[in-house]
Amino acid sequence: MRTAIIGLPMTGKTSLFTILTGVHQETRIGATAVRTGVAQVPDARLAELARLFEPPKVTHATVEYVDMPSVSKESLRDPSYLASLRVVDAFAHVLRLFEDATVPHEKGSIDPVRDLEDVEMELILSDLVVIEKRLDRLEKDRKKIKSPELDHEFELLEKCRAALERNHPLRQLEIDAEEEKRLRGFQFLSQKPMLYVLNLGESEAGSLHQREREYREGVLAGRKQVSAAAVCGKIEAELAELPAEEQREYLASYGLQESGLERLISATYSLLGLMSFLTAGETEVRAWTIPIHSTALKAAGTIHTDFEKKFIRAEVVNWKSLVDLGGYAGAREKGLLKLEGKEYIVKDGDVLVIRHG
Ligand SMILES: Nc1nc2c(ncn2[C@@H]2O[C@H](COP(=O)(O)OP(=O)(O)O)[C@@H](O)[C@H]2O)c(=O)[nH]1
Ligand SMILES: [Mg+2]
Repeated sequence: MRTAIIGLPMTGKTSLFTILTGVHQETRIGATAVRTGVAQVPDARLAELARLFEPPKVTHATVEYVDMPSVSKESLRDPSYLASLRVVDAFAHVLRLFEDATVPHEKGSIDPVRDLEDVEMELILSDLVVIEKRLDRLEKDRKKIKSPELDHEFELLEKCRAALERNHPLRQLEIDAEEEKRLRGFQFLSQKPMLYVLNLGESEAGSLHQREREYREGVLAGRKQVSAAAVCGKIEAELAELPAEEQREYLASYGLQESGLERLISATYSLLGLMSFLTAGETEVRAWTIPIHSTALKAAGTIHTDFEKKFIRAEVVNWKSLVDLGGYAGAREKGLLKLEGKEYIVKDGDVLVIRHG
């Protein structure tokens, strides 16, 4: 699962990417130079499980970020830029709220809602171009061949076009699973889930939560598949330079309890529809990523394809119960270690032991 960090120039995209992933190196997707890196999904449960099992290895779930060159009319006409945007699963749009006279803003002033709408408009226009081309093609084909397949596609794309022409991104559209499947191949930009990263100035560090709420209840209200996470890029950058033991104190000096990066990563994770289940033992404590509503069978397959093929049962216990009862034996005694079959829907925070043949 990959999230592209997008936005206008000088909004703090690259700075945020670097502290999220620690990656400085460029790679290429087609002809476009981008940087890709992974960030660990913060998970306090792992540390508690590790205290119980004392394994040599603790492994976090990860999400992947791509730092993209800025969005503009020109960049969106570049086929390799477009191609690298199309393949990601979600966008994190960095909105500049921080004021800094030494860092110019392309549009001459700080207006994050304007920037949000401008970038959205570019995504919408880019999708419209694709749809109009395809509709032209379909129109010609439908004159030659009678096919319900072509008719369905035509109707669906007409519906998409109508939405885009009303300035609605495709992620806003009501579509069923079959239509969703039909659209998937187009990899429309305005259909991708969107995380708005509110990049605040240091003076606003105390109001991160309040800002997030303002956006959720204001400009983002009623929009589907969007989320907001506020961070203070400058503080995060300075924080990343400090030894771990000084970080808390530094955060506290701004009235903060935690790094905003953790909330940013968690927000990305849930926007992508992901959750973690855990495995815990003397060799490793680990978080594994699965889509929300996955079965035990699918979870087993995430660990190892053989576990899926030769699945017998899963032993399941909530991580907190496992910690409180001091291990599997204690949990089993209290009846909290349950035997589940293939179809069991895994819950966030379940610790699984897969029994396989
Ligand atoms: N004051 C302030 N400056 C920032 C912040 N984030 C980035 N900058 C500065 O803005 C400039 C552009 O940052 P960069 O991350 O490269 O932005 P990008 O063009 O969006 O990738 C650099 O000079 C950064 O030092 C921030 O949160 N606060
Ligand atoms: Mg950059």
